[in-house]
Amino acid sequence: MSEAQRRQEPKFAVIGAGMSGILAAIKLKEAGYAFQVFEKADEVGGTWRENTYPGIACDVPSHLYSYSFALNPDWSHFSSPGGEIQTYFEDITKRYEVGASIRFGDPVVRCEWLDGRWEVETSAGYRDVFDWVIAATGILHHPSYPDIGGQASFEGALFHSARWDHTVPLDGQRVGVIGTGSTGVQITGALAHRASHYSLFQRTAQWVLPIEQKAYTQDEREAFRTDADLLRKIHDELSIAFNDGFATSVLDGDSEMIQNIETQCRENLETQLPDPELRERLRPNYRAACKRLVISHNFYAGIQHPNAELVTTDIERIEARGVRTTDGRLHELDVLVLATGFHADQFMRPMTIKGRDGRLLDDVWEKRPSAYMSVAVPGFPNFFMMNGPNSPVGNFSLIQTAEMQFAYVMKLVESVRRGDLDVAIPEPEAARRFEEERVEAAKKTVWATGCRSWYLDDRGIPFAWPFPFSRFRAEMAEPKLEDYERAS
Ligand code: N01
Repeated sequence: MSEAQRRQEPKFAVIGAGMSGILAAIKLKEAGYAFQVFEKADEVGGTWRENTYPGIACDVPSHLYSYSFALNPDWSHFSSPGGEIQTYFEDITKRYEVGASIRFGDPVVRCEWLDGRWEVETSAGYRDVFDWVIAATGILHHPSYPDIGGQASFEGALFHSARWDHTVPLDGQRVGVIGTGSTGVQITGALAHRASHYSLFQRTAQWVLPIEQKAYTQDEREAFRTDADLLRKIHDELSIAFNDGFATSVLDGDSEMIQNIETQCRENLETQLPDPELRERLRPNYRAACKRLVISHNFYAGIQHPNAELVTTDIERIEARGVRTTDGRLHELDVLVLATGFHADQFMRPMTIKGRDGRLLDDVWEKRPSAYMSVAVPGFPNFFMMNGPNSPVGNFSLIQTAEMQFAYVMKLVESVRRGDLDVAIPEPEAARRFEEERVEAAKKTVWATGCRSWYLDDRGIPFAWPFPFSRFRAEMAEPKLEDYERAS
């Protein structure tokens, strides 16, 4: 094929078959482009395939956490369980017939820009060349194991929350969980009453926003099934409420809505925890929503179960029979779960990504990952990320974000096809300007008001998109071609 023909009929590699990768596959198929999806695991689903811990649910309302083109009338709850979300992605993959384009069980190990195209290689040695690469590898997929000694000596079952071992019995067992992020909180609500003794090891207390876990009735679901306008209306209303509300409020640590959220969290704490000693140990000493806000209908009930214990003394080490805290006490356990989060700065890595002039992404990101407009990196032509660095991971629905980012890439594909650009590659100066402005805005967000969280980079600056939803939508709707290298 000639270069001119290739420009008109480009071929795409999509890395990852989670929420963003499935979306890319569906849209590329609809547009009639040739593409190949690469998936390291044997199933689609990404985070919903990997996280199967008891109590897992999405706290973004289900009718918003759905593709805009495939709304689902059958969500069981306002915030539906993880298994249901996984089934949704599996069903969508079948319904849009993109499964046959996914190469399963073979992770990509190298992407290299050679002679104006990307050579993609997998761990099994499969190689092919593509004109564009879309990295849809997700952000929270490298488990973070705590730096606590003695893990190998534990004689019970020990695993990370994202690697749940379902062969291990839980009922009537002595279960310990380290970590009180969204994961540890959901596990506590679901598991505390099942264990003979449940120990939650808390390093930092969390603000907990209460939510009513509404179950949709058969009649409501039937109404959603038969009335497409009603289903669209609930999606759009949630979108407006979320994007004009919470997503805007976090941009200013002193905003009225953040103060309202803090008031609701405080009332939840004061009213749901009658024991003053437990209440004080669960009271955070930082601003609500500084860490990723925990939303829960059952955490306080779980931690107040007679079998449950909140441990706030620091952990000294893990031993054969349990966890030893610095007061000398041994907390004896049969099962120990590490709900200790993820390395949020890895993205596609450890994959080798070599761009123009042999430039390695690992070198470009040596200090920290960063991306122009959250999607592209100077030096890496026709290489785009979905939910990559500087994406709105803490404020907008990730599905809406992915849809807008994908539409942005398609606009650039059109620019290359028209000949406005040779390849889509952001100017370093434009990326620098964007990053400078982003950092200044990030410092004003609630995430920067003084807490430890996975939203912060190595300098303590929030790495997420710090501008309003309206700006993200506008930027993604029309790429600024002046920020890209022009055709020669
Ligand atoms: O992880 P985290 P997560 N000793 O990093 C503690 C999404 N999510 O898996 O706060 C003792 O938030 C750590 O303590 P501290 C959501 O975006 C969404 O819970 O650093 N403790 C913290 O308590 C979320 O934000 C849903 O002091 C240690 C915990 O481990 C993201 O995933 C549901 C420790 C880690 O919390 C990650 O959540 C679940 C140590 N050495 C998750 N090291 C939805 O509903 C760490 N900790 C959408």
